[in-house]
Amino acid sequence: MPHIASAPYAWPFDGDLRPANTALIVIDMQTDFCGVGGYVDKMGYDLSLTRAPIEPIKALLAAMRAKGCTIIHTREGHRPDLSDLPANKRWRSRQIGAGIGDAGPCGRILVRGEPGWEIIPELAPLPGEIVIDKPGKGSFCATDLELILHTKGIRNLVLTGITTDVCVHTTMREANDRGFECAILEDCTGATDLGNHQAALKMVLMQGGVFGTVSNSKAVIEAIGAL
Ligand code: C5J
Repeated sequence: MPHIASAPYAWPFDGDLRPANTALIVIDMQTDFCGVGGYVDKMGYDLSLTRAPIEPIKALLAAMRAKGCTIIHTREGHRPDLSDLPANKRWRSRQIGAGIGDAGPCGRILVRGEPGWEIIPELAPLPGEIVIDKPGKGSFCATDLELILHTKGIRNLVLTGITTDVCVHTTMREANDRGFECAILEDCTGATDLGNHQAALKMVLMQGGVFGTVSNSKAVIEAIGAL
């Protein structure tokens, strides 16, 4: 039974690891979260932290695409008329000088169709890959992700992207509560604060793997390659 080396247990729990039941989810690798002039840059955070997962995700994408795993990308963003942007989310972003919906160096911040909202070219989806547009932090809220996963018979989720403590963690919690078997990859995620990245990973380890497990791209590439 194939397993991936991970903590606190070898993943998935029952060894049922097949390309047909396993998806790679790449969360919010958009210019707004890791590019110069985007939302995270405008807030003044260190872009090297959110850019760190780019190369590991690239390698993982190649390996999981080659095996025929389902690849899913997500994008956080709002309608151009901002009808799906809660007033408190906009207010908070303006407090820190990066108002969602306002003009910035990469177009209107976190607005669908703007340059900053696009997935970075290094990790661009291939034709036919699923792209989920989400207005919030979790990938299951106000999207058809759960329906797609059930329709395709997917049970195992490999979680990557940015940011570890916000959109990746929210998605992992949502998925875990829905019965999906999740692994988050430490080198394929990044946060705006290194301590928060580390804390978010540590949280997963509690209670025997309260949300799933923590692994890395090398372990997944090795195990998937052997399938
Ligand atoms: C945030 C995200 N941090 N993709 N979004 O606002 O984590």
